[in-house]
Amino acid sequence: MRRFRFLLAAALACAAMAALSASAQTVLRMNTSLARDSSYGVAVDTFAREVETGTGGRYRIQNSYSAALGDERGSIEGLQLGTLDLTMTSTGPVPNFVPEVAIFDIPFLFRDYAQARAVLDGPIGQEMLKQFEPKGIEALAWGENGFRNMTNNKRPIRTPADLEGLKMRTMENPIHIEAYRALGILPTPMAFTEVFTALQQGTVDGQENPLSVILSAKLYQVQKYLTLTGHVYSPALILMSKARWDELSPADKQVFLAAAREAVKVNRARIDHDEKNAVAELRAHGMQVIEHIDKAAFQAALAPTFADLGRKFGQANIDRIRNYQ
Ligand code: EAX
Repeated sequence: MRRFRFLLAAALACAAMAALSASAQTVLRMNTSLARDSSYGVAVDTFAREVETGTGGRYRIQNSYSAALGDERGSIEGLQLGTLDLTMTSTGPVPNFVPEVAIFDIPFLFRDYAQARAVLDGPIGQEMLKQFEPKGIEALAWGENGFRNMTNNKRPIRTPADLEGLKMRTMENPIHIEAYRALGILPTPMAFTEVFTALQQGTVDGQENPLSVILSAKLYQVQKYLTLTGHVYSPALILMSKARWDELSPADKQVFLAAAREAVKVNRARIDHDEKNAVAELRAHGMQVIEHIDKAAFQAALAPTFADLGRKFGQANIDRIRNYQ
């Protein structure tokens, strides 16, 4: 019986392989900025698996991790040029391509994870995904990077005054740069690929990222102080070259969209897990962690920035997100 089962399995495997080689297989290249063992890594792996099974192996996703095929800005450009097929990216450099998206990068916009996810999955977020199409990009789904927290090597951050003159790497994101400057920080925008070395060599004093990223990128090796500022929510996106997307059949498009939704589930679950465990783990790695700050003091320091962003994006649009239930 056991032998029969083995033969049957072998025969089925052969048949599957024959079917695969008879029909052409399209390989799509997907690049992401974080390691395989990260909230993006597990998401793109899930995406690849779901696409492959959902299309019966007609499509295969070849994943690259840790920005092996380029940083986030370069990856988005690659989608437009057709030199890259897919990417999972933070919104860091996205406003340079689709300016409207920057509304989600406003500090202290979202209350908590549940609200951020509800907004992105709801009509406001889904409407925003359509803004990518005219730029040659198909946005398959919102994913997540997480609430960002500040780390540095100079001093523990407890109040906005502690940020004065701190040289901090920021994403290449105009909203972040404007807000951090208002907090007294000296922002140094650069791609994530440069961050570890810049911290190690002291080119910058600090940086800010979600706990999940601080862990997966091992930033604790080059940073002493961590403060849970949670000053801004950082969304992520699963993006595809529109040229590639347009080649898919309507049924395959549905497979890709469903695969992206599955990927986001795994991505968010990993972040939930990291949020629970990271502080203890980072302390064990020697970081000094300040867990509680007076967030209202940081928000007050941003009052002129909020007023400016209210004019830029329309206060009603911001309030619609802020008050979304
Ligand atoms: O996308 O650039 C950043 O700090 C991002 O948070 C990170 O690369 C994950």
